[in-house]
Amino acid sequence: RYLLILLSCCLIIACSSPQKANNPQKEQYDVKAHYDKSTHYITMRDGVKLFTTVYSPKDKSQKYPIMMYRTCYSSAPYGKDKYKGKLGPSTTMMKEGYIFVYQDVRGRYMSEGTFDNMRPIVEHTDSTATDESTDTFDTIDWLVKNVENNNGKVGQWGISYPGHYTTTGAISNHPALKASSPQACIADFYFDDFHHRGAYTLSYFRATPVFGYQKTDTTTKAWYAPHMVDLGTPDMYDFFLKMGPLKNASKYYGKDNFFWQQLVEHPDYDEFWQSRNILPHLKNISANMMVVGGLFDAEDLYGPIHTYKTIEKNNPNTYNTIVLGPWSHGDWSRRKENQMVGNLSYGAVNIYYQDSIEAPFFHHFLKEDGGKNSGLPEAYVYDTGSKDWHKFQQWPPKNALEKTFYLKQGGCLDSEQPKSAKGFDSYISDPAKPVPYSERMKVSFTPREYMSDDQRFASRRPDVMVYETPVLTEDLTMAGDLLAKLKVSTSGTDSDWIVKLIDVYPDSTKNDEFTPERIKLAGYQQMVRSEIMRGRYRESFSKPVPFTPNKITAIDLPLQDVMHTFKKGHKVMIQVQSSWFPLFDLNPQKFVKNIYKADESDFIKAEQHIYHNKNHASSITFKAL
Ligand code: PG9
Repeated sequence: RYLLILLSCCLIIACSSPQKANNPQKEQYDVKAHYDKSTHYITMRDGVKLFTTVYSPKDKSQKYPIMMYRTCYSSAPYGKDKYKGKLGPSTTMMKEGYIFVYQDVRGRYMSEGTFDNMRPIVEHTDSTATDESTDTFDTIDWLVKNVENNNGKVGQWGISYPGHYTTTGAISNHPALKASSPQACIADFYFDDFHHRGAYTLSYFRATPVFGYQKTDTTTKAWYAPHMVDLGTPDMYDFFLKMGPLKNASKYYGKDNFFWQQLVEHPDYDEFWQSRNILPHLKNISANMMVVGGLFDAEDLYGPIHTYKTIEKNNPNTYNTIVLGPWSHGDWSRRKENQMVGNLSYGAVNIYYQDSIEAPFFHHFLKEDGGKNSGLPEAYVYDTGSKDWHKFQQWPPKNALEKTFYLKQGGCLDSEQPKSAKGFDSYISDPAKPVPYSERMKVSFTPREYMSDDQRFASRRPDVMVYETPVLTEDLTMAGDLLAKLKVSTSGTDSDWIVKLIDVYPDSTKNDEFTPERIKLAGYQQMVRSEIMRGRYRESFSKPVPFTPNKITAIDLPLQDVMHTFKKGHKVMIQVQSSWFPLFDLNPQKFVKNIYKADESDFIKAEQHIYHNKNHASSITFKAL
């Protein structure tokens, strides 16, 4: 009798428990039941063989386009199907049916050859000279001629470094390449990833070795793993403060870490970095382009925005579009019901992107007639303030008006030019107590979470200058790039200047709703955009110049594009500071030839001034819709 009661209770519970929401992340799709896998070594024009894995639909009732992904992060780590459960950009495209191809780029993992970071593009007049675009051309040529059941059309996509290989693939101009989607694509390592406007991304400390070792054999093992430095503490701020000058970092890297040596020996934007900038090569592109970027991408935001704008400028007849969403690095590829960046949530935006933007782009150009009318807009941009998508015929929007806010006495920010003859704010920038970049630093491969974080921890510091508008009486939408024009002085002979654009939430309790992360947004100072300028490069990134102590000096600091509505009842805030640690390395504040070789004694305190008077105004200019 008791057993019967127990059984019936179990039955009732089982029937009453709500069906688990159809969670796209957990939805199982058996790749092996639908795709055959084959591996190949494809010979490049100089004889080097690149390891390539091909996943072909078992259903041979139709011909399929090829979707190619070239990577420096192993196309099949540990020999496993790295893409188990998801082949291609999304499960939607996997179920639709494509021939998915993954390739280790030259010099990585199972491929032969020597690896080079952001390998310079060569003159293609020399028939045996190779770069990533010639390797892509040779790979596509082999694929369309040798892979069974392909329809002769090739698409390419990639996120981050694979995004860069997609861009270099687009300039290969192979006639079969019809659709190319560089996503979070690196354009230039001096403005993406390892540097921001001359400052070294110290928070890449653990990632640096990954790109500085030549492998000794073909392997699917994550052969760089042994080189990942273990800080021995979760407290990045403390570790790097104790480490001291950058020259002390060298002891953590082997002498054979060629990339660290290159970083140290090329502190300025010299030929070494200029030759690795892909932007000057974005000409005569025949593939149809969809560039994708995350508006909160801490690694590669410069890349996608400048890739799209450069193609737009140099290729008037190329189909070239851009998608910018509420994403940190690569979020859009993760299928989940609620996309979050830090404490902020954006709902099922990733699923909308995958099913209504990305899959239709590739379907149109690879499975249909592929005419210019794809049904998609020139620019699909998400407003991170009003939390909705917008379609534009150009980016930035044609009807956006340029407006300027001026920094004013008393921490004010408004559209009137300063009238007073005098007026500046001052603070002490102390390398021994730098401004943290976040309240919740995680020791990771790279920093990803801080781009939309609450900045109240910073605005309460005496070495962070804060300027804010009165409460907005109507919505203010910023759409496009921004330019901070500061008039500063320093008692030192070098210094960094960081500008942060912040959306200040009302204090009122009605905004005190809980976010999914159970935090309250009342009074939240959400970072919208931020950027650093290493002052020595204010005139040229190739030729650093010192400051004259206490001389008023102009610092022009472009900030990457935003699409953000500051709602009525909110305020716009600007913060200015001179360290952002350990996101970036510390500026000694004394001009030295090479900061990577500076000594402890070179690091000095400096008194910084920010001027906001009628003869020396500081401001931020933006595009308002
Ligand atoms: N762009 C990203 C990255 C490059 C180099 C070092 C660390 C990160 C990426 O490829 O994920």
